[in-house]
Amino acid sequence: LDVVLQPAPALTWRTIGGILDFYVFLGPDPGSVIEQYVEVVGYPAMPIYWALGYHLCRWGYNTSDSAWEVVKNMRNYGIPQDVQWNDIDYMDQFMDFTYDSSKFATLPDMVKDLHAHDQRYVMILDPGISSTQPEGTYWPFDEGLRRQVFIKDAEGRTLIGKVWPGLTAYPDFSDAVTHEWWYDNLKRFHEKVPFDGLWIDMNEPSNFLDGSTNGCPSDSLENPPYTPGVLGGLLRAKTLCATAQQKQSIHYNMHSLYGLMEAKASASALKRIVAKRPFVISRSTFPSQGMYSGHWLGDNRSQWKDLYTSIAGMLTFNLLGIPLVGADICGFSEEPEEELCVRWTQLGAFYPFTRNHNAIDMKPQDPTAFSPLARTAMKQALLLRYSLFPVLYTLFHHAHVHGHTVARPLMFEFPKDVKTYGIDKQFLWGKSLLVTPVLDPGVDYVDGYFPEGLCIQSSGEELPLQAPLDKINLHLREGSVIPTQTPNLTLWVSSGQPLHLISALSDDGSATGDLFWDDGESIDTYETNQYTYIIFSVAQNVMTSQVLHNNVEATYITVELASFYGVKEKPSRVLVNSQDASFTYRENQVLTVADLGLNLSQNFTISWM
Ligand SMILES: *[C@@H]1O[C@H](CO)[C@@H](O)[C@H](O)[C@H]1NC(C)=O
Ligand SMILES: *[C@@H]1O[C@H](CO)[C@@H](O)[C@H](O)[C@H]1NC(C)=O
Ligand SMILES: *[C@@H]1O[C@H](CO)[C@@H](O)[C@H](O)[C@H]1NC(C)=O
Ligand SMILES: *[C@@H]1O[C@H](CO)[C@@H](O)[C@H](O)[C@H]1NC(C)=O
Ligand SMILES: CC(=O)N[C@H]1CO[C@H](CO)[C@@H](O)[C@@H]1O
Repeated sequence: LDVVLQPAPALTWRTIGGILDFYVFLGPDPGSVIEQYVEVVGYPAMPIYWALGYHLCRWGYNTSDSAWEVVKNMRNYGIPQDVQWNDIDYMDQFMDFTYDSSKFATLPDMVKDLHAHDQRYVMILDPGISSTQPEGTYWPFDEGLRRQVFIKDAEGRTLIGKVWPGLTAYPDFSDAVTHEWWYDNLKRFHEKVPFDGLWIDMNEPSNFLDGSTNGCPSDSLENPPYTPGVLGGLLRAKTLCATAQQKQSIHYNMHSLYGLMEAKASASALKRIVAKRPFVISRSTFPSQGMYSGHWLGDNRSQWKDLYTSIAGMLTFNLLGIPLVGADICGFSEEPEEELCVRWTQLGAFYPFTRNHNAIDMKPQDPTAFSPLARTAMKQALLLRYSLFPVLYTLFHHAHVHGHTVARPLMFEFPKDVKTYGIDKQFLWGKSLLVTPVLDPGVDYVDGYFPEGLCIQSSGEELPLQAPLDKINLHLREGSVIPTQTPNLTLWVSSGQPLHLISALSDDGSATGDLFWDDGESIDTYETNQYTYIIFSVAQNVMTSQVLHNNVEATYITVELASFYGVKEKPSRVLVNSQDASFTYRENQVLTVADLGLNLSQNFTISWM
């Protein structure tokens, strides 16, 4: 399918087949269009809490010990990290469901150590299954043949392509039998390496050959009258033959669904193995993907241009109902200058999915590899993200239940302001947090656009903002309340760090916000009522916290601190649940009430006069 954007406000579709179902989503506003679309394709899954932590990965950890070393250095420097990943290096000759027993001999110990520190482990899997191992030595292929899970060529023989392990067969994820075989493989491997999540790559599906080792038959499916603008100018280029046979149909009809179906198989297998919300990140995606996986934006480069375009990539996938998305922080191929990596870590701290990933033979680019100044700036950015975890988690709840975007273009909140339509250098988290990253080298300021209604004084103008190397500009919209949490090295769901409520009052002194809370990992907590939902509102010098839905999960969390920005006059008294409380007031109109010890599971009020 080609889609061509015309100079006129028009699109042209050119398709070589398939059934066309047309939906028109009438909105009327941009956010409603997305809600209506997501209602059709499926709501994104609620992520397991640590999916929102910092992930560290690279291709080219030569040993498990070298990956482990980075994890330990991160801890020593006090830099947050929830998840360590491995690329194909960990495998024995790049074969799925194996690990290299010499170079990665300590992999199971590393995973044990990660778990002991409330950290998680994710490794890559490619769909291609090595087809050249001696019979009886590689269970995934032998068993796959026995159960007939592999895609067949036009003549009904197992189609053989070539990927990292050499010649490979491709599982047919359109067949339920294959899902069971995939689960069995994962379960067997999990007994050796108790991984927590899966990274599924090369699932377009990729092939180093065109079609197969035997090429493809010459017919109208392989050579349609019109070939869309695909890589290589041929349908079979660097993938499988269009005539290949899958359970549900020929590959011609199934091709674009490969990554979706693999994600579905992977998510459901993980659910059975770990009995928690599955964490899957996929390279190939299709509408409905958000129900099963998140996405990273593919192999970018360590260049300022790619830092900039990552914002559009992230926002696009939020429009598509796949909000768990991010680009490779600091860039995948090439080597970033230190300044670029700092700026990228700052922006990346606001990707819904935040992972630093690097290519083989490139210098290390994890935060510990840089100067103390850069390292500290990266640590600050990540601590800021971790402190905002309750906000981010609540946004994912609204994505899951209502089809809202998590990272959002400004035009979604200010659709009447045409100046917001072209903005691709700033974005919002939800409706209330404006992120204005630095995207250029050698500057210590950044221009940001402030629509009318973003801040009390803003009237729709561009403002220069200070942005020294250790700062990213983050603005809280007037009229909002956000719950934040003291950050630590990992996200604190279970231990329940106390909350700090921050309110930015609008000119009339009002503000609202909310919090969704559950145990962070159980499956379907919203659907089974195992959660707490709280609304915060401020009006006429009174903040009320109303528990609309209460479940045991939040009873151990307290609210310690409340700050109100925009309190115009110094109060003479502050009352917490009608009891006098001590407070501080600063000339810049900030009222702070500390040591609250309020039970989050119970309604409360804070008022001033
Ligand atoms: C990994 O091994 C390659 C050679 O195989 C070497 O060039 C590279 O420096 C090694 N990397 C690390 C991080 O040790
Ligand atoms: C982080 O957690 C550890 C225990 O896991 C605790 O000792 C430490 O005080 C925490 N740090 C902060 C800043 O809360
Ligand atoms: C808390 O507030 C909500 C909403 O106003 C109300 O429905 C609920 O009954 C209150 N709970 C208690 C224990 O007062
Ligand atoms: C908070 O209140 C709930 C009842 O609403 C109670 O079960 C829980 O123990 C309280 N937690 C604390 C820390 O006092
Ligand atoms: C070289 C390359 O593939 N660059 C990609 C980096 O990521 C952006 C999206 O964030 C893509 O648009 C680029 O094509």
